[in-house]
Amino acid sequence: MNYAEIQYILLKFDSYRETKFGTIRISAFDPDNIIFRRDFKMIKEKLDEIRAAARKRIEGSLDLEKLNAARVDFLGKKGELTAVLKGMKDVAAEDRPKVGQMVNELREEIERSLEETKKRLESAAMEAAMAKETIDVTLPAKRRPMGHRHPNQIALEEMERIFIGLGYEVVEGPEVEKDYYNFEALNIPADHPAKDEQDTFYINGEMLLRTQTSGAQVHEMEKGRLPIRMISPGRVYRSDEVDATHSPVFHQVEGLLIDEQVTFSDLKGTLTQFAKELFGADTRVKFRPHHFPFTEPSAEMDVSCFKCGGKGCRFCKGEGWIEILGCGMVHPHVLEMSKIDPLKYKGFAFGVGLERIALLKYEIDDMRLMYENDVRFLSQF
Ligand code: 2NL
Repeated sequence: MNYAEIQYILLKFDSYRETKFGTIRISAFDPDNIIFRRDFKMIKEKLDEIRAAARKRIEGSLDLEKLNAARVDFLGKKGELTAVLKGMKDVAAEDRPKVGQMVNELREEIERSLEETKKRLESAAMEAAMAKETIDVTLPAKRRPMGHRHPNQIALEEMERIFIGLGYEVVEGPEVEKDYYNFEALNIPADHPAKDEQDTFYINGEMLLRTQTSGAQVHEMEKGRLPIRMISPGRVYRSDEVDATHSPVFHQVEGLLIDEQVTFSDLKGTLTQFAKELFGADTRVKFRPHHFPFTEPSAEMDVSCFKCGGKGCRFCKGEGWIEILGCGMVHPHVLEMSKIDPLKYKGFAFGVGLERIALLKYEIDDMRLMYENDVRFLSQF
């Protein structure tokens, strides 16, 4: 009789018993069955023990890290459940499926429990984070640091405001200008020292970078629409070295008024009003004779020092007066060249350095600061 035949005969004597773990086969003639039943009970007890321990660990895991440690301890390669599976070799072959099923059921149960707890912890963490990060939409927004108007721009807008109030228009012209409009039409002949290559940037024989904004006014005169009341602000160029009071690029505001019966009194009245609005109502003005090729007579206007009121201080270098602008009655030949009848029309004109006004008004002692655009400087005005 070989082993298989013995097995076959023995099988006939097997009996089955219903237990709460399912149907257990009692192989009466196999001495291993005794061990099996004992092992079965031990494994069942062990699994119950693991189940209770896992439940306790999982329930007690207050964060995902602890929960993950529990997973490793129960289900990992060196985990408790794996240890039970490894002990399966001691279980009778025909009974292994049942034990295997029990182990798998427990594994699934623990996995479900881990997953549920994980979800619960995650949503609790999310809720806590949301509660912490609550945004109060009624709080004022953080303000971005805003840019700042350049002191030149502030001075320009102030001058524009004053002259617009006096009925003037603001008219701009080209920075690259014909020699004719920059010089010739303003009574500056070819051999005039202002036209020296040392003083002016030439593009070619005919074009140049304007040295004054007068060209814009000549263009306006040529249109023949009279009367004219205009100011022309803009960038101008001179071949100068940079220092505290000079720059090869700076800004000018010129003004022009042409009408019938305009006199030097109109010039004085207008520029006095301008000075009072710009430097304060107490400002006095003084006109000194001067010379410009494009005006006759010509003058320079001083204002009483707005720091000391005219007594003389460091600001006005003890003079009591500060030079502000050049002006005069438009030269008859300048009117003629732009086809305006000098017998019917008269006019006055003036030119102001914008930087000069800004430096004075805001007490800046070096013009170079105006072109560095350091916000710490700019935001002071
Ligand atoms: C200065 C002062 C001045 C003018 C500019 C002017 C314009 C026309 C006709 C006549 Cl279209 N004059 N402008 C007049 C007087 C002075 O500027 O210091 N310039 C170098």
